[in-house]
Amino acid sequence: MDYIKQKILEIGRPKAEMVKDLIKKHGDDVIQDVTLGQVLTGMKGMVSLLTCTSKLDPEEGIRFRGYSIPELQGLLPKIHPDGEPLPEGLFYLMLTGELPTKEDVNHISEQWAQRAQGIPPHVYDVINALPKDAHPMIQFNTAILAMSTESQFRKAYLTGMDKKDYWDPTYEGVMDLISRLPVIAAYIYRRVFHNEEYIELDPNHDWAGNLAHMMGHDTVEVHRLMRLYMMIHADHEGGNVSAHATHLVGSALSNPYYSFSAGMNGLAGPLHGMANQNVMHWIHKMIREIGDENPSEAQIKAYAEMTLDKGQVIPGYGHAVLRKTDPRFTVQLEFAKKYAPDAPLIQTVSKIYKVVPDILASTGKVKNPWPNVDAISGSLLSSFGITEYPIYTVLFGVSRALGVLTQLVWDRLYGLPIERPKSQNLQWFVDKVNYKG
Ligand code: CMX
Repeated sequence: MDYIKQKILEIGRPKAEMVKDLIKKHGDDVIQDVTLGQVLTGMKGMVSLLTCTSKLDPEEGIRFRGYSIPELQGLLPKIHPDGEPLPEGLFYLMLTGELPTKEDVNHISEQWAQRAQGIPPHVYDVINALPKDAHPMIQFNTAILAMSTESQFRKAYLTGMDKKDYWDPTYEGVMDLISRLPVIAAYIYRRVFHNEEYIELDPNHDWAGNLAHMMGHDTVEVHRLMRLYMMIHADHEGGNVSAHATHLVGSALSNPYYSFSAGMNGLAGPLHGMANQNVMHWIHKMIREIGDENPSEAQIKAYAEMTLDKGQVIPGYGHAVLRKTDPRFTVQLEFAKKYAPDAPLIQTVSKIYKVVPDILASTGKVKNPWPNVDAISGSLLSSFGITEYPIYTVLFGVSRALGVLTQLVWDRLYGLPIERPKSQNLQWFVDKVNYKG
């Protein structure tokens, strides 16, 4: 057995026993009161999921297995000391709870480069059967489902395996799927935006570097940017739509491809991962309407107010959990200041950052007026030549696989059962709180 599998088995088995024992001894303990408001406003703050890969603090932002993004920039293995950590290292950390060595990271890089070669030809036929102008997320998710013909979990399940071992073929499927996503993403990118001129995977590159390479953006800066992008989007606790959907569908023992595909359907929503392309749409429309590539703060303020007057959201701002500027925004701004300080789009993003929080706060209803990860990610990619913004949510999806699929392995290690919350009709809520109108 691969040593990483052996490791998570050794860590996972006692944890699975602990979960069983906790349920047996404390299953009836009350851990939190639930309000009607929580149920009717998206279950915010309601503890209802067991997630081990990352935790989101409203003030501080994301921590992966206890480590913040700036901490991991110092701790995870890199190719160059002044570059960005390899996402392979973050995957290892989320999977095992331990910081990886350079050898661990190389081991995963090699495995992914090898497994990436195994995409069956019918997957490309399925993508090619779609119109080129089908949104890249449609093509991406269709390809994910088409790849599920390779599901090792399905095959193993049909052999009648022991429940305790479900995690093993899940892990194999997860490794296959993660390894292949950059190839699929780059294929769609080249198909839609670069005349179907495809670029082969280079097994000497790391996972994120290979994505940049296959997309045709083979510079040191874009390789570094892609590693950063893949790291910061990887996970955001268990309750966000893509993570929760992956977990929910996985709880039915659907294979990793079905489960992840469910998460990607959620990521494609404008309030979640599609926000990164909508930010670009919003900025470009503003620039067009104002007629100036460098809009002033006053012009941006007027445009933002007009957006709100029309009953629309300002994409890239606000968050269901965060109550401060997203550290994923900050780390991208720092990257931009280091590598592209004069990029006009970054300057516009900075001006938006100066004026929009006050406007949102003045509405009195927006709980978090600060920028989230999507407020800058597209402008950053664009400033380094990846200007075709419909691909951005696909890139987000490639990264998100790292966290949600690691958690799927843990769901199976823990032996978590099928998810089945209780629902009630409106009259039940009315009666429950004795509502009189
Ligand atoms: N612009 C305008 N209005 C906003 C807003 C924004 N950026 N963010 C929140 N609001 C509004 C909500 O629409 C809601 O209005 P109503 O009461 O009229 O329905 C009100 O403020 C309260 O919302 P909230 O409790 O502050 O926010 P939610 O938890 O309901 O929603 C989110 C969170 C992210 C969906 C919301 O802030 C939003 O729509 N932002 C813009 C889209 C975006 O950037 N999404 C990406 C999030 C990160 C990611 O998942 O990638």
